[in-house]
Amino acid sequence: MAAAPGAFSLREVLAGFQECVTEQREVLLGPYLCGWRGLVRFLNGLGAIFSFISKDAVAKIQIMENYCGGERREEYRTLQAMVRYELSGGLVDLQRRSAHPDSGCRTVLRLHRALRWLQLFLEGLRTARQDASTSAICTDSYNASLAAYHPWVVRKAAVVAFCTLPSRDAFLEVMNVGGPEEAVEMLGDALPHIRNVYGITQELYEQHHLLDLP
Ligand code: 1PW
Repeated sequence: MAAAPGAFSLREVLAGFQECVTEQREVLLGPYLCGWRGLVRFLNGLGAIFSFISKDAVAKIQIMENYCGGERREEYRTLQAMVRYELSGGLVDLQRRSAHPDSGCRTVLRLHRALRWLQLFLEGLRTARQDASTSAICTDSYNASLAAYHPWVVRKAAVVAFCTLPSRDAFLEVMNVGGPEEAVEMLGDALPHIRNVYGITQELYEQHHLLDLP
């Protein structure tokens, strides 16, 4: 089934994560945040209950967009430039949140952890049997990634939201890419790019000891 013209397709969103990596393996923040904006739109399409999940992501995207459009926008063109700029300027709270509670480094770290969840979830969805439970795939991928960073109450609410997810085929349909086979093929094309962005960010944060920012 072809997507209606102008309809929102997950294909374009995932393409944002492809475009954000340069030949020098730098991550461009503009397309990265565009990809995130699209993901949020997609999440909201899954029902009101998911808007609680997307709300925090939206707040984080907004913080980053302010940096990217602000006076020091040159310093926020790439993830690498941002890390260099914020660390050398002492603009990151390393021990506890105080003078710089919303640094770019700690804000991107939250999105980065959530991207791991998305990656595991889409991988699970792609390789699962047709009759597999989407909510089980989503819960498993959440527990294997983001859940470790969330307090009990957030974990509970998240799992309740996952229970409302539609069946695998219906979910693939929501992606608006075509039939289930086409959606699975698209995921196969898109996932290496998400893995790549995730891997580059992880490496950068490891190098600079930023993986546990408060
Ligand atoms: C269907 C698969 C979708 C994956 C999309 C990912 C969206 C991720 C948003 C999860 C947010 C849950 C509620 C918020 C928790 C915040 O406390 C937490 N934020 C995140 C993004 O994990 C930590 O941010 P904080 O409190 O340290 O500013």
